[in-house]
Amino acid sequence: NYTYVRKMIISSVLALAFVCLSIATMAQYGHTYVSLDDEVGGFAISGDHQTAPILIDADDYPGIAAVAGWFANDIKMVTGQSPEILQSEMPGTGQVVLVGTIGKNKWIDQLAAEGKLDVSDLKGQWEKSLTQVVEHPFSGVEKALVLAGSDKRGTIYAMLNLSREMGVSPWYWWADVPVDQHEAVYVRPGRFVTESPKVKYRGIFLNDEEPALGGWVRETFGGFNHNFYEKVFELILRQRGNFLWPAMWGKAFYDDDPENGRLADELGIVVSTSHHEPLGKAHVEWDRYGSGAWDYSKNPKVLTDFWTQGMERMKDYETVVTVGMRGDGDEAMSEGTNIALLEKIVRDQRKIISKVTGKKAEETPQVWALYKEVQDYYDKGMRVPDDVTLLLCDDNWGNVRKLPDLNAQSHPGGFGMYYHFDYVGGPRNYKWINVSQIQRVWEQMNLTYSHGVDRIWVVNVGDLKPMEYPISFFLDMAWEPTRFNAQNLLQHTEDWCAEQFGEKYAKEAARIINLYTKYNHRVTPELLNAKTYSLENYNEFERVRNDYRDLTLDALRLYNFIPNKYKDAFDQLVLFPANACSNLYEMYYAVAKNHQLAAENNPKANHWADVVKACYDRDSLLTVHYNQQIADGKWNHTMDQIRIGYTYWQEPRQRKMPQVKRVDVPVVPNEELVFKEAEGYVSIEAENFQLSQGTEKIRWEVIPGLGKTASGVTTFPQNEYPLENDPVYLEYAINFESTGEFDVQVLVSTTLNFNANKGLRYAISFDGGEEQIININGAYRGELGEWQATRINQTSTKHPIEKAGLHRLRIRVLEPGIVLQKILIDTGGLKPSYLGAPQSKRIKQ
Ligand code: REL
Repeated sequence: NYTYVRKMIISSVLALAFVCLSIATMAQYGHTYVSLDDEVGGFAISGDHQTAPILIDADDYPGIAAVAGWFANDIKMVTGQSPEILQSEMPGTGQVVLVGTIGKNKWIDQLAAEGKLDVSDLKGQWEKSLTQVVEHPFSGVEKALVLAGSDKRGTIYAMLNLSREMGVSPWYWWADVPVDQHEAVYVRPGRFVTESPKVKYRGIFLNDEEPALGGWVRETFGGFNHNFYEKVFELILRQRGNFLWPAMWGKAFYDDDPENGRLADELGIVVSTSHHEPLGKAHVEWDRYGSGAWDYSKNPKVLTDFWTQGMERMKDYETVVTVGMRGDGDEAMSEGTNIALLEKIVRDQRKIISKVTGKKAEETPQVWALYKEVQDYYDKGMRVPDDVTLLLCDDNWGNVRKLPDLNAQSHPGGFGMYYHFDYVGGPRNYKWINVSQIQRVWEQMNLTYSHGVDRIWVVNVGDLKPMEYPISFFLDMAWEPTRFNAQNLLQHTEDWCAEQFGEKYAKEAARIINLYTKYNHRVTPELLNAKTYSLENYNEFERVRNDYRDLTLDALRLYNFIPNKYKDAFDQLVLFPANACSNLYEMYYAVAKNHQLAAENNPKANHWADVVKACYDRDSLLTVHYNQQIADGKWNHTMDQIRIGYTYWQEPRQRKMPQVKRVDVPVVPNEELVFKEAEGYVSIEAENFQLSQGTEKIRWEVIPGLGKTASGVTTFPQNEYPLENDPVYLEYAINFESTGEFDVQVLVSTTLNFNANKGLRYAISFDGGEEQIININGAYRGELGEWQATRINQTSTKHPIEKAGLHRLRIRVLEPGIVLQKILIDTGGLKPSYLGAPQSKRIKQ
């Protein structure tokens, strides 16, 4: 019938949509051409306990050999076997992984010439790569897996894409993401092309790198040398980035270690320098070697020599040369800066570029950053030659300041964007933890890309860690911005988490990342204080504190479930940021409560003062945990950044606990306190008696924590039986507002009638009047009743109270073993609840 058919069609369409969706999802990080099954025509990277050798051409770019080393190691991590790397001769038999750049690898070129491999769509392209299995490529060789690049980075990406598809996360070293092992790994038959990226230069700026990154680098590598930078280059390449502004807080990339620049170039990293460091000269080099004023109108000769050295040093490297001039350091030039002079500076810098390279200036890529005040010069008419890339900027807070006019003539040098995940400056630094939500990054960078900004995307990532996720997002987006839309962003987070922690935990991990970045984006931890959220209105502060606490609880739960191998990575990428930021919410909320209650002279302020101190201490313990316990202390110093104690934009020298106030609590003896009827009831925790009376042999004692609410009170020794009229009692002072016959419920522990079913009795009375005797368990009530399972025995008696005012309730026990927990007196308004109404207020008599 029609409905049935329609249902069938709908479910098939849904099933198909699901299949397509899963393929699309898997394709995000590849997984399109790697298989764990041996398919017909596929290529065994590893199988039958052997791996195919990797063959590169010794005449290819040297960086190919270096990255082939990483690639071989990746294969070892996945399969447990190390492939041999061959450089000069094609093996005569078997299978081979042939890696190389078109025009640089003779065997790939031969395959192309013989029509066995089509590379026509790669020729002359930027960073494009091809992965293809070729049967019988050369005489005697059974099969080749060709990893070919249109250029050096195309080849590098071909290898690293495959590593990633085999399960080596770009963060395997930088965030201790484990690599799953498989004995056999295959590449499927077919021709797999990775298209060129949409943005030409995609990279990061290591900045504001003290104390965290700096401390860690010095301890781990002995300085910002090529051993450290090799790790940075590797990370960038594994995420298909290609561009770097190196660290410059007291550091000089080229000067600190001459190997830095050489290695970057070898590996295909395009090094540029930040917005106020023209011609490759780090800012501190001026301090180290400069003389005279940083002023071109006064000191042109020295500055020209300084910049010429910079250009000489990097003339053979692939680079994007920073041009222009700002004040000394990250400062504006003096008031009334002369635009004509600035234009002359750029002209003269280009003369240096041309002279040193021996080529026309326009043949060397250059960038002019319209950062801060420089944008004003541009707006006032300052221009640089057409071939220079104009690097537009955000406002340091992730909001783009300027985009190209869509109707203006195109600018041949193109446009770039300098964006921030970390900032040192007003109104307050944010440099501790990840505060960037990808939704806003996407929205702003999509706006940027839609205005034609596609030459350079560079983002300030501070210390690099802990900005792992936004870095991945930024570089993925730079590769293919149009892949993203408002509806699929969370999918990126989930795929990223699947790559780090496996599919099973990805959804929940992604939800936590998504929420903690949303919370941190509302206000940075450095700006958060006791006044940020409203304590009075909408219960706002308590709600946000609770939300963050709930999120942390979820993160901790997942941390417990997740297999041990993921724990270090999960802690760094998910748990720690949530936990540490949530702790600050707890702390500032407690500060707010403390101030509010102290203003009312309420002694509860002291409790919140204790909470503040506990959170403050916990913050430092969390630092110790990250630095010394995660991954056995591999990341020591990474959490050294101070985040508590800011008083203005710059960070404080030392952390400082927020001020709290303590209220003197006058010690009022229990005997002077009375319970006050309110809202139709009186509720008393049994431990708050005004008077306890025993005998020579029998005493009352509170058992702290026993029972459902505060504690339990009972007599000791437990084998001492009072005589029938012994004055063994507790007394409670109560101030009634109303009169009438009141129901008094005594809540006792579920002690059974262990005394041959006779039961246990108490006598209850008001103001020394007549006692009513209650046997709490005399009748046989079955072996197990609900009252035992719900852990309370509730007895009740009625008492006429004829006059408002002070009365004394006495409960006298006639047997040992009665454990009093709570007393509830219904004066007309007591409502049902599982734990009984919270204790009523006590006032001085
Ligand atoms: O965020 C920025 O771009 C600036 O704060 C820095 O680039 C600046 O150069 C700073 O590190 C100090 O020199």
